[in-house]
Amino acid sequence: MQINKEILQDLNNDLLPAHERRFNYLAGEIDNAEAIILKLIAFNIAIPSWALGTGGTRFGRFSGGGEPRSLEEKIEDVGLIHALNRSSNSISLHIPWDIPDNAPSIKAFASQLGLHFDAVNSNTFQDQPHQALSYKYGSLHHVDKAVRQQAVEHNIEVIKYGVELGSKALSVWLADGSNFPGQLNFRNAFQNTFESLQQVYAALPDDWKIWIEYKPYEPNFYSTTIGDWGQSYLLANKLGQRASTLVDLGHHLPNTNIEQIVSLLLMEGKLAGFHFNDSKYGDDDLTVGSINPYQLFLIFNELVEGLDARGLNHATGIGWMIDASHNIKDPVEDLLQSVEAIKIAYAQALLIDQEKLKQAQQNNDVAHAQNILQQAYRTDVRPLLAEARLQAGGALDPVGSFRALKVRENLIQERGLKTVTTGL
Ligand code: PSV
Ligand code: MN
Ligand code: MN
Repeated sequence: MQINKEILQDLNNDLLPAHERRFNYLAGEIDNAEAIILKLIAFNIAIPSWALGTGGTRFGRFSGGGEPRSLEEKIEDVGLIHALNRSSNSISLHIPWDIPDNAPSIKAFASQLGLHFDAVNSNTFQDQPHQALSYKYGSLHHVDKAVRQQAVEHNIEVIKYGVELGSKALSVWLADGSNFPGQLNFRNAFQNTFESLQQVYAALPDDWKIWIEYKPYEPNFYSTTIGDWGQSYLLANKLGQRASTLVDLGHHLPNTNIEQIVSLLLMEGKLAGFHFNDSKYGDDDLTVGSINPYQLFLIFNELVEGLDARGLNHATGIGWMIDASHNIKDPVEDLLQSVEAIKIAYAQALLIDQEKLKQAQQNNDVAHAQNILQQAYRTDVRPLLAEARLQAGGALDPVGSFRALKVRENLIQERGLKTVTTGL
């Protein structure tokens, strides 16, 4: 299904008077409304192909119905999200969950919906049906060179698919680790990983990047070979300029100061980008901003200070992507909420008076520094986001419009109630 633009406009018209009241008030309170709106319009966040179906845990999965049954239908869903929020113009594929066998037609279909392909993700954390060797004891770090080679070749194959689709980055997350002390020699595992990644790096086209994700635990519970940003950064540094560290917000031990990690990676030119989500306990993959929106804001403060405030283009050069999973919500509604939360944090960070903050820091005026941050954080910037969506041709209220247009009901009619999507 596609969203009918006229009907969307009718829905917007009903909401317009209230929106204008709120927007005019806010625009009068701040002095950079127009500049923020332009930045918000330019800022897009990629949707992962694996997040369009209902997720699950090892205890069960409760499908909501009408979920995409093929790559084309996943692209169609991202098209729906983008039509509503005008902020999700790309999709990130996970291979082999999604195999773009006919890449030119997949690419053409996506571009009809205004979409392109973000980073491609490899998968050496599961065995696939016709695979010769098992990843039970890891992939790029494996003690057996033949397994490492198989994993290297898979990554190279993923790059080839990505090239056909117009992607520009390979995103690698390894489950490699150990479950019990003594199982693994840490240095050998790390060295094997490095050598395997060197082969993958050598296969990257000149205009490509490799993003290395880290995660402290799960599925392994004693050690993970790329367990934290230090290990990822070490590998990225050794590999070369086109390798950098990807920050998945859920991949930290509780209370880690993620914004500080972001600030230093950015300073070193090694911040690949983000997998946005939120968490209370571990890699919960909850809706962005649903648990700790202040942390998200503080991350965006670092990004704005490190990029926007230095005249760099915030919207390009860094990977902005959601990596969430929805066990009980409609995936499309959840993704709309996540994108909104990311852009709220960005808009709030753009309100920070960076000059005053620097002065306060220089004078060790701690209370004033905190006030400057919180003044921005406590501003309700939602009218700015709504205005940006309106100017870009989207919905004033994306989730409300999704419901009013009965999108899910239509998808269930088209695809059926019992649908299964590939992914976790
Ligand atoms: C691992 O937990 C991870 O965050 C990686 O990014 C994977 O590619 C993704 O989840 C798959 O769901
Ligand atoms: Mn991730
Ligand atoms: Mn994860």
